[in-house]
Amino acid sequence: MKKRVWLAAALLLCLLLSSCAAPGGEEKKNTASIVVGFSQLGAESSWRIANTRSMEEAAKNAGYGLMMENANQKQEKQIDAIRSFIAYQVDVIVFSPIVESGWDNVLKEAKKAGIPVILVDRMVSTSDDSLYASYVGADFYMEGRRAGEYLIRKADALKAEHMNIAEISGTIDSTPMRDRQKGFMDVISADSRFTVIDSISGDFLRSKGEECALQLLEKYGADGIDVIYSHNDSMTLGVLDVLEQKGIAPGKDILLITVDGEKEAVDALKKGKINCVVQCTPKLGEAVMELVKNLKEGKSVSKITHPEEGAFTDFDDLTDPSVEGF
Ligand code: GYE
Repeated sequence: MKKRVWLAAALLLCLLLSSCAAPGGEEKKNTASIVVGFSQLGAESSWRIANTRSMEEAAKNAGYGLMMENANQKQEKQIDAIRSFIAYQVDVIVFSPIVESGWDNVLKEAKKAGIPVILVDRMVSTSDDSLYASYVGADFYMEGRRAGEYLIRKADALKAEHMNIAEISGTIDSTPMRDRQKGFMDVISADSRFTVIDSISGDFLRSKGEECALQLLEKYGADGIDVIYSHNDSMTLGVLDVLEQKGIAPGKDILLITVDGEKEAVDALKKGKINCVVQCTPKLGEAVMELVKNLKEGKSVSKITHPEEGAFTDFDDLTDPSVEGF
């Protein structure tokens, strides 16, 4: 009798233990719940913070588990995160590559493990497109072109004979940095009214935007710069602060062209302190989770998805309620 009680207790314990061990492995398969591993690159700007929020909300709404790692701007940390997602055997890996190069090895590991990869926001450069299933993010080249097109229109309106432009770029070797630069240059370089006097990197950070502004003013003086084209709002807002501290009127003495569309920048545009805000939406979460769903259902997905975007400028009716930032 005693023996039987012990046996029953042991069996019960076994059952309990196996159901405790289940959440990661068995239970996941039984309930068909999906786990997404997401490697976010950092928290460098309001854009990034809004993007993280969008991913979290969309995963929650879809009922997916989200394992998120923030890499604090370090590529090695992103590679580590992706490796941990592979070890955990998540259903889909999503990641936002800080720079374009250096991902082939870890992407091959994911492919070997049979885990599909979705790139969000930024691209990788690889000779093997089969290493990722899909890319969701902005058409940065078109954003750069929009910035250039605005400048031409503005120069026409001001009847400017010549303009000196300083560029403050984003993180070197990142997709938005490369393509925002290329799109802008492709539009303005054939126009002899424009000279790009300098291009320095502010790494998409507000604090570095300030440093860049100080550096540029020291080198060229306020009179030597007509336009600052900066690759994101955070850096532009840093520039704006410096100009105001120095008694230089942003948007008038020096024209400011920026990219993103965060609330603070759009408000500055409304006050005439910024001249053009090219939009780049951080709200990519829903599109990503839709792709996750389709991949899990074995459906074919499009290789590239670009959200629709435009620009707000000082030529627009800025009292229109549709002119708002994120
Ligand atoms: O413009 C910037 C952020 O990759 C589109 O990264 C993103 C850029 C965005 O830090 O604010």
